[in-house]
Amino acid sequence: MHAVYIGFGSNIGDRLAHIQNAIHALSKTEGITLQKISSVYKTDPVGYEAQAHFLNGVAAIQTDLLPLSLLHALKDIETAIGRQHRIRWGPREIDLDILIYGDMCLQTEKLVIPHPEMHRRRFVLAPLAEIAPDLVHPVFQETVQTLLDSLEDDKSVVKKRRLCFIDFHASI
Ligand code: PH2
Ligand code: MG
Ligand code: MG
Repeated sequence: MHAVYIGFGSNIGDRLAHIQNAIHALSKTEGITLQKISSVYKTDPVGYEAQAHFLNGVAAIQTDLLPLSLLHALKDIETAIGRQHRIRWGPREIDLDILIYGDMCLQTEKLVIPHPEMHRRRFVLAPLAEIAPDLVHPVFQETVQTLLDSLEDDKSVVKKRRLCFIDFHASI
């Protein structure tokens, strides 16, 4: 079994419903056990800024799926929820990203683990620090809390929004 952290985000349509559906689908996926879900955060768009705000959060899972099988499972969930393919870093119904997979470091054309942008993104580190502050980033060898505290951006780009947005037990 591997301890894996999945980032989720949505900025089109009923964002919260997309996220709830994705978490539910994740919990029903063979080989995945949901462990924890962060609060949902309302976040300013990063990268391509002329788009609507996001809701973001992080889920902790245990899985025996290997990284590429897990990636395919996440893509299937994105498709089932209705993700359309648009520009890179642009608007999306749902985005599910593998952030950290145990202490694995992987660099392939299809998948890079840990997620190559996660240490720069408050919209990832804030929810991740809420559920796993002492988790050590396998490349930087720093805790998630330390990485979050080192960010020099404007803290107001990420606002905690809902404490308990999902009936966790109902979704399992
Ligand atoms: N995802 C991106 C690009 N920019 N900005 C926010 N706030 N949240 C995201 O999930 C996000 C983003 C590409 O994955
Ligand atoms: Mg992403
Ligand atoms: Mg993605």
